[in-house]
Amino acid sequence: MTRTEWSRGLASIPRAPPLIGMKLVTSNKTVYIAVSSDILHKGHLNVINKGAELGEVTIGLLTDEAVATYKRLPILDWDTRKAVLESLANVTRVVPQNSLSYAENLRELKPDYVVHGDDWRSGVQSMARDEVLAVLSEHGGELIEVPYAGEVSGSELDHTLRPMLNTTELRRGKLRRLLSLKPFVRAIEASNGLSALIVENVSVPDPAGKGVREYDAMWVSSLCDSSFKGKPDIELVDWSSRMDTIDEIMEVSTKPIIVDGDTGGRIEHFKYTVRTLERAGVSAVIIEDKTGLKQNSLFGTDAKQVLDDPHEFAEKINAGKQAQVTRDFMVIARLESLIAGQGVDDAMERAKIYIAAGADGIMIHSKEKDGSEIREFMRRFREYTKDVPVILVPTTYNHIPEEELSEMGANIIIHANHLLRSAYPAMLHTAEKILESGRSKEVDDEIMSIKDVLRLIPE
Ligand code: SPV
Ligand code: MG
Repeated sequence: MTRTEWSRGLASIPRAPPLIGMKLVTSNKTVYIAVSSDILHKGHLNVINKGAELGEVTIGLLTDEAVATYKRLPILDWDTRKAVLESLANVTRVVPQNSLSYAENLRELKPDYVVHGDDWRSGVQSMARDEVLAVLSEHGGELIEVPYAGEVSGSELDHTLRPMLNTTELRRGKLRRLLSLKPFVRAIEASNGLSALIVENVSVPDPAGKGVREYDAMWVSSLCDSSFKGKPDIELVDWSSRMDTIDEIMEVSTKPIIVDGDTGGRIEHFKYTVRTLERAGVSAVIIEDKTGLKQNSLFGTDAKQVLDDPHEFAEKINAGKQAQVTRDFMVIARLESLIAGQGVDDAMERAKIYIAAGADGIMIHSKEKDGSEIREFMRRFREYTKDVPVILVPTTYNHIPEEELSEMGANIIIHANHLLRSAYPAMLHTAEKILESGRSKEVDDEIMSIKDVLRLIPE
């Protein structure tokens, strides 16, 4: 939908009765209407106006936490959404609805009617509908369904408006907001504009039947950023180039960005890097406590992994924290003790020092396959503190499901390199097959059509 089409939709919204400062109550019946959306459109107003014809309207406004369980965070927070709804003449009160399920509020309020658009009879909301019917029957309430307005779709509006409202401030603050609202934040590598578009838009039906499952955030990996540029992961790709990648990603997406800051370089330089990333709208930088020529952690002790002096590294973390301007930006300390073979005791000791220096979170990295080190660290760390977010990168111990990592106390789970690793073999295979065949016809069935490529990115 274009902006013009959208504003035309607004112009056709039926006007509310001319009552100022007074609510229109036509009977002593009570009506319950659940709303989650940020943006009120004709469909909502039709439902609310129908509700007002039947009785006194209570809106059950889904809390930010409730929305976060089944779709993207609302653009506006609960208090703002509440204020907008309360100002409607046909709305008597707005109460929180704490989950996708209406049951708790319906049992408490026992409304005579629930009003909803008839578009929820199929699809992800049909289970909620079945439950509403069952709970209403407990006290003899009735479900009234209003024909769906059709021409306006909340998800299309969201799709159109979200990029326009994606200011640097809003984007930067999204990671902290997600951390406070979701059991865990799911991130995946994005290394260029195209992969960022995939991470931004891909979704699958939630296996538990609650809306859709999406990625929450993007990881700008040093390994993948370097590899896509044909360079080794040794802090060779400089910050101007890394910023270009970040900018490319930002331009086509709205999700919060976590940047892999390698070692952070010299303390004097790291302060500037923090400011640059923060100004660009990045939400967090993670730096690792290694020194000397950086080697990728997944080499483990096959490469020379030199750990930094913990107090020197703490100073770097602290310098980054002092340099940031906003409250939202996060500086996260990455522990390389397990990668360097120094064990959980060393990791715990360092974690405490980095937290005291101001680290907003701890990333613990491990390349052990069975995940036992990670389990032990998480158990000990969560005994020490419940408050500091922990980031896990389950590349080698990827048999452990996200839910289980979350139960162990992980707050952010990063799938750090999987788009690069799927793209490279696919490209190599195609290149080899064309060489072998002496023409490209043989790969036609394995690759995207030109027609699809042309449609992939709308103008
Ligand atoms: C990266 O993705 O660049 C990381 C994670 O730093 S790892 O490659 O596992 O060290
Ligand atoms: Mg890295």
